[in-house]
Amino acid sequence: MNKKLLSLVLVAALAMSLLAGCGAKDDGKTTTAAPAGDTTTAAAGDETEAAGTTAAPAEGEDTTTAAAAAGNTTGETIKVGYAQVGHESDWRTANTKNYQDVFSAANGYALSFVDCDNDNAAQLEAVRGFIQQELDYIVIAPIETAGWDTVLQEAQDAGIPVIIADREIDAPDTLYDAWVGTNTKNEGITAANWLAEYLDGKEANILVIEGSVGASATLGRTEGFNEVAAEHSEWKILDSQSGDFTQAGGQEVMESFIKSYEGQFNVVVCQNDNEAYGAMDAMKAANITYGVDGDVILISYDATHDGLQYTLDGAINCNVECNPIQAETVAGVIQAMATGGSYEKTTLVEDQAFVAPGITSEYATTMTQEILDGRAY
Ligand code: GYE
Repeated sequence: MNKKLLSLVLVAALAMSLLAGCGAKDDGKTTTAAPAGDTTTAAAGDETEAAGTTAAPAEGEDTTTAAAAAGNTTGETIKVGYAQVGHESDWRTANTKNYQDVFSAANGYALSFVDCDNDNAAQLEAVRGFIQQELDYIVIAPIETAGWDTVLQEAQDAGIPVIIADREIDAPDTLYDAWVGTNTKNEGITAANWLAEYLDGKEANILVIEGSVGASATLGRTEGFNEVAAEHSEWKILDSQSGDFTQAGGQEVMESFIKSYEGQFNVVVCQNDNEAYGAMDAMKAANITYGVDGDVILISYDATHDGLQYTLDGAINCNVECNPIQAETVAGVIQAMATGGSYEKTTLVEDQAFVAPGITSEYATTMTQEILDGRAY
């Protein structure tokens, strides 16, 4: 059988098995199969609006996004390079593990994994290394939004498809083939909507510990939160500083906030769980109480396992999820590319939010032990 025919047969078999598995009707609409864990992928039309990512409709007859078909069905090992941000947070550790599990030798992949240690230059070098090694696909979790045009052009010239994952970039979408990630602006909006609901018109004096400077996750969460904050004249953002998405960074920024604003704030927003752990240590040391029974409302993002444990314990009031389980979706896109199938240019991995026991919200789910036990990461 020639290669093209083999691809067609594989795509047809895949489409049939997905249809049989999901009981979906072939109504010409895109179906996105949910990967393992509690990840859900957004249907067509629900694409992110953030800069640098524009959704393109899937071409061709078969519009199945094969997230469920993460395993390589081509019969040949697929070489994938992943230029990972670093190891700054529990979220990142979960994301790395997810890629290593999905892009395993047993699943038919050879994964070249580079931890770029939050260093832009190292990340560009990693991508150039993948191009030199002539890998089949390049996946990039971009540290910063800026500075991508040249290296993406180099990958394109070398004929290597690029998938941008997790975060977003400021580059024309003709320079990469697909994007898979979360809508961090929506996460910011959710956090602020929850706060407005919880405070019900009461004053808020807010301190924000931002993520890494120039990262789309920081920009999105800040923009979304600020958009809602602007509608509340009773809210004041006292200060907003980067804690670099790390526990040490969160602690350091919180210590300096306490020096400058002690007694003046009643809300602390940490743009990830690790920063929240650091902020809690700093508040504890200064005898400042936080959480459901405390003086300070604590909001966090990521909803990793430990973050949700703190939420269940009432130490974090609201934790907005950012789902790190994205490798199945990326592998589905790669499979579609490898077998000549169609795929979404933009796939959104959906998130939800959680609140501490005793809080009910239209924006978030109240934490329980069962929810925590059921989490895959
Ligand atoms: O929230 C943070 C991580 O890019 C969404 O990066 C991701 C963020 C995540 O270090 O913990």
